[in-house]
Amino acid sequence: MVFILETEQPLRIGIQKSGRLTEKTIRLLEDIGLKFDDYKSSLMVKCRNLNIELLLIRDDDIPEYVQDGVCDLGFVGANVTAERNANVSVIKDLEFGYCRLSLASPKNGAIKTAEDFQGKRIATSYPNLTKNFFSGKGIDVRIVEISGAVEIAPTLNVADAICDLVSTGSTLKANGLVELEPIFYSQTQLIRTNQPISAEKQELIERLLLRINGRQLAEKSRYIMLNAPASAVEEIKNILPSAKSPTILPLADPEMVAIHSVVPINQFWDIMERLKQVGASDMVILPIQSLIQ
Ligand code: PRT
Ligand code: ZN
Repeated sequence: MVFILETEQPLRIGIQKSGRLTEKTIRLLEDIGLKFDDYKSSLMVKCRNLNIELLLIRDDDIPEYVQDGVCDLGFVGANVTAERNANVSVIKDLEFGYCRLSLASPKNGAIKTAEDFQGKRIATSYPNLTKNFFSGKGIDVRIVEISGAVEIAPTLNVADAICDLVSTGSTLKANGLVELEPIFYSQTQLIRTNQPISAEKQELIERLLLRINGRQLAEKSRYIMLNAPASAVEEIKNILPSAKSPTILPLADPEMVAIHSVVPINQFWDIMERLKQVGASDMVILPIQSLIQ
């Protein structure tokens, strides 16, 4: 049982109540050790083991809440923060919720490049980012602001083209549109208020960041265990990434050793093949929960 002294205001974190970011944000918070009860039925959830409370709100409200200090931290897409031009600090790219804000136009229409948008009507839920993009190029467009189902606007003749978020591109395709040019790349970010906060809250933010870094590093790494002839240890040490000194353990057979190490996922198969070539056997590969350096 953990008791929290309530002398200090809790660190308040704004997260999306229900949408594309919710599940991954909740999983991240649970993975870094926050314990809280059912978040689906409340707007505010207190953590049981840290002096933190979660505010469950629409993603559009998160940048302003963090800007105004209503929340100390927020998990939100870079697209939303940029569109709202919020005065906040981005403290971590969270490596999920990847998408891009792109220009798209009807498949067989006349609009093929950004320059073809001159004088055209463009439907979007991102009027500021869209306006800034075109004014930066000296192109005049008429923005038609729509809050959802932007892709249908050309079919309804409400607009000539659109500017909307794309991830796989299948929604554009289903609506007879082609992607022309990305104007903004986005992912989920951890944002922090620029309002003054207490030393206790700052310390808690640093602890959370350390845990998030550990989890991100773990996701990009694998733990490997293998057996090898003792005579191959030097060669194996050269194959394993140089930053880490592997653990080498004796086995019952004095001519063999067990080697444990952490390898980056992007070099993983290459390393495995090379280890096999120099005599490694019985390789076991494990995911890592967290990796603190
Ligand atoms: O209710 P609330 O206001 O909180 O949610 P919302 O409906 O405004 O947002 P939501 O849950 O749809 O998206 C939240 C965030 O997810 C966005 O702000 C982005 O940062 C991120 N994200 C990542 C996306 C997408 N990918 C995405 N593909 N947001 C929306 N889409 C939509 C897009 O608008 C289009 O309709 O998905 C469609 C395109 O997807 P593809 O895969 O067909 O290209
Ligand atoms: Zn929204």
